[in-house]
Amino acid sequence: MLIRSSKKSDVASSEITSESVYMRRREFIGSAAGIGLAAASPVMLAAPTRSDLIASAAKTAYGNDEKLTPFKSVTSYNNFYEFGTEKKDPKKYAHTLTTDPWSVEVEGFAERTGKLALEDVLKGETFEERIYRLRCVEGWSMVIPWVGFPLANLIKRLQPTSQAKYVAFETLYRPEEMRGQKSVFSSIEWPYVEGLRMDEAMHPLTMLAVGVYGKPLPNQNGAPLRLVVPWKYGFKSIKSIVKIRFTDERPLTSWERSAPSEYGFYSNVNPGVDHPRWSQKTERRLPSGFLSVNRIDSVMFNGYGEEVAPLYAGMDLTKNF
Ligand SMILES: Nc1nc2c(c(=O)[nH]1)N[C@H]1C(S)=C(S)[C@@H](COP(=O)(O)O)O[C@H]1N2
Ligand SMILES: [Mo]
Repeated sequence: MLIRSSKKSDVASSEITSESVYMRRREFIGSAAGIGLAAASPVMLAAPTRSDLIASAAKTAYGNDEKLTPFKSVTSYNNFYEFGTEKKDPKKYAHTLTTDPWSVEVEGFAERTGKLALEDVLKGETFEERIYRLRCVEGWSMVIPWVGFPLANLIKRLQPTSQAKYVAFETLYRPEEMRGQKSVFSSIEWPYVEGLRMDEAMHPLTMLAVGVYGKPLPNQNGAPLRLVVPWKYGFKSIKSIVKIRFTDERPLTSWERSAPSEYGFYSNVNPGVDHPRWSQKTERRLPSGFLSVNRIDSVMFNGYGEEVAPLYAGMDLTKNF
């Protein structure tokens, strides 16, 4: 897979903090795997924990030539309205969330429905790492090494029936632990809802993430389980998922509900369709500051068009925005 990008060697020395350690570990795991070293490590004699499995996730070619956004930006500049509307709020307040035990309720048109413990959602899945871009509708973007597995794997296990045309997702509603859900100023009606058309959900690029930068997801990034849909604006990538519902009707998603003229169901990254209040033609790639704004042109489908454009063949994407 080809994704245009700058070189890894372009990383400025100021950015080399935790990700330099991470890079070296990537190289070590890459070489160790080849000669069976990883398998002989004493740590692996005990049943591997989820953190072990995340740390040893198979590296894939996805986005491997991209310059990563530093761990610090990925985990301290977030949107997670359940914890407040400021970019710094999730990092400040998401530690209050309990993510273990965790379960996911499966509802609607599928053979297998009911409550699944997170362990059962993950059972049998092999974690892999994919470096994907995330572009927020507000105009910033990042390049993030996610760890997880294709959503399609889980959907196949749940065996949706032919009536299932869409998949809806919901985030946890727990105001005692999510201070943003108590706010009277919230533009979102809780719980946060997102949705995909079945073919979008089954697309091999669509991922359920459990980790980032080789570690379990920090709470502010949507622990313990979140969606990553790299060709759509960031808000489609719903965090801390507790419900998956197979439906025959297009779900009303949170942002569409709060401002239907600004946020559509599809929300494909599209520099040709401006948000009514601002342009979508460029984006600010993090890290960015006053001196180096790091503004780049936005790309149709966030650069994944070769793979996903066929999903929208014949559709008017200015109407289906
Ligand atoms: N439950 C929930 N999921 C959410 C959001 C949110 O407010 N609540 N914000 C979305 C938006 S707008 C973006 S850009 C991404 C940001 O993901 P990140 O913080 O891991 O970069 O999460 C998305 N998922
Ligand atoms: Mo966003």
